[in-house]
Amino acid sequence: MALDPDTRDHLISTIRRFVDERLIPAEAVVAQTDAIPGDLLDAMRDLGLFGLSISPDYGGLGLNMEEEALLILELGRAAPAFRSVFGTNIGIGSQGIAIDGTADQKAKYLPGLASGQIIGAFALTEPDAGSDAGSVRTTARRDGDHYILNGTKRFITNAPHAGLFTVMARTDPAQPGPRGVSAFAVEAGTPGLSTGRPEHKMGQQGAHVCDVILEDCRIPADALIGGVEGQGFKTAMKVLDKGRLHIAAACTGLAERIIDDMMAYAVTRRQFGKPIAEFQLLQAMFADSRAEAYAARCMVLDAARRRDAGQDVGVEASCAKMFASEMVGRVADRNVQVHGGNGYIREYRAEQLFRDARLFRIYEGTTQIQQGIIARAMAEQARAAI
Ligand code: COS
Repeated sequence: MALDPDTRDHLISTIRRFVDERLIPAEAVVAQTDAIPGDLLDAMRDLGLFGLSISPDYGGLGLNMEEEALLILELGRAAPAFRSVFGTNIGIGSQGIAIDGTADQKAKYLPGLASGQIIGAFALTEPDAGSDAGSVRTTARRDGDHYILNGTKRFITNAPHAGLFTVMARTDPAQPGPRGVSAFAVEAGTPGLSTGRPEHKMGQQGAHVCDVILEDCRIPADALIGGVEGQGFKTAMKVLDKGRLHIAAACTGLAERIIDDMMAYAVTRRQFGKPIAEFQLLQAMFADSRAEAYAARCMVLDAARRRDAGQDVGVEASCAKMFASEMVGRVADRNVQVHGGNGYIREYRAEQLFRDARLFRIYEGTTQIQQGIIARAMAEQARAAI
């Protein structure tokens, strides 16, 4: 749905105020306590953040990709742990059902995901299936009107809080690759499903990730997303195409925020009798950061508009995710450098944002996976042109 421009601009400025007045001031306490305060979670629900991408038919805001990207550019300015709270509901935790689910599955789960009453998680990765997503070993064996799931899922964002998991499992053991995989909607609390201990991470404190263990977990056959076996890998790829644009917007928003921090420091910090912003070697870092963040913003919005126009943007999403996640890493590193010794000290936040940004180059497909997707499509195109 495309909002009218006034409503869209109002929404963007409301979110910007929320980020500046509520989220950024809470960053230090979230990093210290590894938890998002309950009043902020309530405020996120009240603002409709959990349902940005979900259709109004199910209680969401039904934003198109460009609108979602514009809001994530704003929300991305706060420490990434905040976005993680509602990010799975907007993206990977809801979109399997939103894109490929049956009418009953949508009616059953999307309203709770849109309101934030249910937290959604996406359970694809396994101990031995990371980048090679088609090699999942978790099995789903049909048993009358049920499937029985067995396996372990790893690094599942929001798993400790999730009410619903989109689980990729192999329904056809005779098909070792992507074609044997199906997607299931599995509710927390189902006997046989348990979660592991939250991992101690390098950054993004306040966002939680852990294993999901499935031991003879019996689920009804109608939990098969879309009702057709063997489609789970494609569902996962469609979810990730959209998710990668979302992550690219989050990276770009964070880079823009870090640039603001960097400049605020550089114009006030004085050395050799003048603000360090006046030194040319630092000016090169500022200019490179600004140009690269601008390029990422253009890529994200262009790819989002193409997706809204119905184009297949798998390659563009990978380009945007790769460029924006690498870019925010460079910007976060330069910010530490501009802060000098203070950049290594907790209270200045440069070091925290540096650690937080590192994850973007890894999750929802590493840079190397994005390069593989882009290059493979280029070769296919070249072969087709011969
Ligand atoms: N949309 C729809 N369908 C897609 C698709 C997409 N973006 N990408 C692939 N497919 C389809 C293919 O068309 C193919 O269909 P057919 O079987 O009908 O031919 C099928 O899915 C298998 O695709 P492919 O052969 O490309 O699979 P690969 O095993 O080569 O895997 C990559 C491709 C590497 C791209 C995939 O494994 C991947 O994205 N890995 C990274 C996973 C990831 O991001 N993990 C992060 C954790 S999840 S938060």
